[in-house]
Amino acid sequence: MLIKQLKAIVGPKGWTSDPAAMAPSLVDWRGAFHGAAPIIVSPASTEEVAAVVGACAAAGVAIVPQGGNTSMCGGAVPDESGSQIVLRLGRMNKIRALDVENFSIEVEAGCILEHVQQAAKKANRLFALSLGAEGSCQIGGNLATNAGGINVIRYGTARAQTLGLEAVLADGTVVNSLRSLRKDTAGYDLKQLFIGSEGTLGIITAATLKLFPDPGLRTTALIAIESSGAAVKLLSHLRGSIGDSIEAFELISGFVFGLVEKHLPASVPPFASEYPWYVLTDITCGEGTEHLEQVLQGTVEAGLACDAIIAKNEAESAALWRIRHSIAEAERAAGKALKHDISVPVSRIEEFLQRGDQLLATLAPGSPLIAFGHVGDGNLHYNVAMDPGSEQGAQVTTAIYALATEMGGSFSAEHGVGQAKRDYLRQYRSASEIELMQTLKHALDPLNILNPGKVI
Ligand code: FAD
Ligand code: 2HG
Ligand code: ZN
Repeated sequence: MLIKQLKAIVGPKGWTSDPAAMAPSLVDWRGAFHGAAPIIVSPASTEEVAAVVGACAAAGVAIVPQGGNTSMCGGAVPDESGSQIVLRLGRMNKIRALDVENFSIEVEAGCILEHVQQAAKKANRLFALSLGAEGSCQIGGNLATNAGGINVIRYGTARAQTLGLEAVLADGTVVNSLRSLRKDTAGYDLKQLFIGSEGTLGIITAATLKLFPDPGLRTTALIAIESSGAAVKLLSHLRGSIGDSIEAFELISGFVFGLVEKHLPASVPPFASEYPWYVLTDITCGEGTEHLEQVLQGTVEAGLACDAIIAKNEAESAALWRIRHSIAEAERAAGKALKHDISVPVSRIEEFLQRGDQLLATLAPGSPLIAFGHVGDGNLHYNVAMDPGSEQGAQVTTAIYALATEMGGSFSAEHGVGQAKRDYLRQYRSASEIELMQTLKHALDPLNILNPGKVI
């Protein structure tokens, strides 16, 4: 009965129950979580999403919203019961409006991140959110996970770049807060409820996003350094000398470089020698590449860096960024890994890595560490080449999360909680925080039909 109703709501182009067509939506990007569903629906409008959710609510059937399915924690995959409906947002991919003077863009949730960046660029504006999955992840998924990426140091997370939101509640009601204002103190800021809620409080159907002036000439540099601590000192030094023009500041271990090199042989690191750590940075320095060369030369002379390469043109810059954006893929090709998306205060990055090394030496001697991340935001991907399903793997994860927490950090910096980290949320958030989260969940989704089994 429900299935028939859903098919009628979305029409023949808006559903599939063909096993081959459903398969990519029933497993996560890393291949760690598998699920089943009786049907996948792909509504083409907010009204259709509302009708689908209303019908599911009446039948008491759960819904799993899905964007590009690039979640790193199994957030967009249904459970194995075969009873949950997957709702793909991909057909809702219109850019509704771009206001050049207001520096804002209104987009549907299924827009691919890269398409939004391109639309902004065409209007001589910048949509700043940028991450390795930008060719396939969607704005709805970015907002639902409060995604970070490489430009947080300069522009903030997805949350900071959202002005307004449209969402469908668990009973099918549409809440339209699609305002494009920088200032608005009229009541609770409702959009914040849905950003970072991973599809558990509502389904995001559209958003108004902040644009920035196109920063113009962007210089990419790859800098070799002796230690992770040097990266933090280098960042502090650069911020002191060239101000707020650092758009990205990414740390990559020498081991991770080697991993990418094996996966993409053409991307060999262009240094004469090998170094333990590298920083990849984008700087928009109005004074030009020559000035930046002098600044970087100064850092080498001051002993803050070992060597540096500056991309001479866009192609060279893209080649350097390809190395960075291929890390997750190279790691996936190499096999199973524990994924630890942690954050600590930037000033404690080196201490975290040193104490992490000690833990690994005791708990998992010989297991390769795959360490990289958004060091300017204190966010490390402290991954370990081990089976997450093993007892030893679970011990390592527990110890690493405990270390990050003890150091004033978080066990989930930018990927969200999904199903992979659900049990840790209870452990690392206080009883009163969990209770408030449960109160919100119960108030907004009393039947527990929105992405059940995720987050909380
Ligand atoms: P999905 O994976 O489809 O969904 C993610 C979660 O959001 C799920 O819980 C889902 O139910 C929910 N959801 C999806 N759409 C909606 C909607 N419209 N309404 C309500 N809920 C919804 N993340 C970072 O933060 N920074 C990075 O640098 C980064 N790099 C990545 C690189 C690669 C190669 C990959 C594979 C992933 C990366 N990620 C990164 C992880 C991932 O969170 C992001 O790619 C992205 O934000 C997820 O978007 P998506 O459309 O694929 O969402
Ligand atoms: C990145 O920064 C992503 O490349 C993925 O957040 C991190 O694979 C990971 O652990
Ligand atoms: Zn990341």
